[in-house]
Amino acid sequence: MKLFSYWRSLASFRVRIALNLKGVPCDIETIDLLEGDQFRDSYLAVNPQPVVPTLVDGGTALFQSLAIVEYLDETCPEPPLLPADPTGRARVRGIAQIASSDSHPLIVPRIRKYLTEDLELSDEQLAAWIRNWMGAGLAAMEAHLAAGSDTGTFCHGDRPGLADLCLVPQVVGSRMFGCRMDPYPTAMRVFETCMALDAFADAHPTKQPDFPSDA
Ligand SMILES: N[C@@H](CCC(=O)N[C@@H](CS)C(=O)NCC(=O)O)C(=O)O
Repeated sequence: MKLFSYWRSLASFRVRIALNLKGVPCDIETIDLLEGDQFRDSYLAVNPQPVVPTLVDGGTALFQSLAIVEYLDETCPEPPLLPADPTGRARVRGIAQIASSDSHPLIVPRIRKYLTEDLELSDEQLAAWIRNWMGAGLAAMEAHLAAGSDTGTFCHGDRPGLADLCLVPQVVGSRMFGCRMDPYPTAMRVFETCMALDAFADAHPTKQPDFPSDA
């Protein structure tokens, strides 16, 4: 398998964690989003949407991080990333999608570029935008985790899964952009538990081969 990834891409981070949890070996090819590699014809031939991640398995190019993670879960079922019961699966997917659908899409590079170049937001306004939407995602995740009787050591029970592999990049990204983390004690407890596992720690942006030494 080959993963097209970028060190600070939170969506790529989700897939890296899933690959590690499954123990699936995978080559990484860097798509440098700041250099515009996502717009090169050679990459667009693999994924016509200029974003990472893309996972190539044999002759198939899989796109969208949560679709990729569910593909991995179906093709390598152990350990499962989703609960066995439909209610549990809906809860886990719901927590995951707060990050992947409601929060992270508002802060990706193309949105930041539009805000600064087209709408001419200042750096301070951009930072406020990012903190607002990352914080809103974290607040919603915290509310579900703090109130949910199914919350355990991890987001759902005592095994890491789909919700955790979305929570961890959400926390790491929020910290990168200077969000306060003290309003989210349950999320942070689960985050620390996840980061004690190699599968999560090894997927961290700073552990990636393309992490720049001067970052
Ligand atoms: N919903 C997509 C998000 C894909 C996405 O926006 N990825 C970002 C990096 S995290 C990207 O490649 N952005 C390029 C850009 O915005 O120009 C997924 O979960 O895979």
